[in-house]
Amino acid sequence: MNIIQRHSLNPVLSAKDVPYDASLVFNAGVAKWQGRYVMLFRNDYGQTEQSWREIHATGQWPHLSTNIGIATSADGVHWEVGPKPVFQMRDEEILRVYDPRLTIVEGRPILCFAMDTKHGLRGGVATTNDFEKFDILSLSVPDDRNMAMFPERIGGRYVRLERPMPVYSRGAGKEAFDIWLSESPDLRFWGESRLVLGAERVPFANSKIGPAAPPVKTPRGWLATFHAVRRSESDLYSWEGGWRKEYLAGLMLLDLEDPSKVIGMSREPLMAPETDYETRGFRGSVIFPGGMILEDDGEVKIYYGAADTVECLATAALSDLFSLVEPICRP
Ligand code: BMA
Repeated sequence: MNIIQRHSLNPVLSAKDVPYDASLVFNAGVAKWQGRYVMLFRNDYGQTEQSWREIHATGQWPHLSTNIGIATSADGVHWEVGPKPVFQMRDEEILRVYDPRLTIVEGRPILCFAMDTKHGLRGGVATTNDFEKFDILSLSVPDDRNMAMFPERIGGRYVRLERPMPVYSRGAGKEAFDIWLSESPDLRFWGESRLVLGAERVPFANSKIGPAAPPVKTPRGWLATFHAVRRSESDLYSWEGGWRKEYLAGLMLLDLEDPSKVIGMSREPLMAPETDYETRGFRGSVIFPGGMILEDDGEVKIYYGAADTVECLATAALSDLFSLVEPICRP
């Protein structure tokens, strides 16, 4: 049985839909807000498959830049892209912000994002009232990213999943990075950090894992996607060459009251790259979920970046997803 259905209109958003300079449109955050679906998407511009061939031939790097655009939709499938990017940061220290995840927390849009700086990778939290102006509430120390906010306070605190990158103490050249959680009284100060899922517990990963879409509340627990990397022995299709990381989507269930407790996890990948739009692109074989919406009728929409090139949609029935998440440590 196919639990996951890839949408027939995939990719649901790509560079050709964007009315300004755009090359790779992917890794979006999606939420429902004020009666519409809102998508914040990553746009890497200034590169093409051809320009990467030139890099290989000449060794000259093009000018690579990233901004974040907005698209809205009445049905979550057909998208209208705003006339200009809505979020970009770049200065002496900051190289770019990317990989937005959007959560409506008690009615307030909260954006989590990654930030490349000259002194490391930081995870950021911002808020907005209008999707035009974003106020940065917190930025982590390096190296931490893939933050995904829960949609409500738990035990009176805001909660986020995150993925630090302990290269000395844990990575040992393998990138064995794990999913963590932190709490905050105000979205600014983060603490009570604890491990949620170690990469070694994911049977289909042999490298790092990280949080994907912001978790969704269900009667049985918080349903959360994650990404998991399986390193391949040989090169995978990519524009840049030498790409060997396959990104799969995983699914877990977290305890409603203490979401650092994993109460279920699918032993098989929820999704593995298989279609052309997932296997061929800037970095082939990448599935990177960033948005998940539970509809009133029990349909779950999962939005994911495919091959670091386009944005796609897959759907599943909540009851089928429950059947995948076999209990692994229920008391
Ligand atoms: C990760 C991040 C993501 C990207 C993925 C696959 O490290 O950079 O933005 O989608 O790699 O390239």
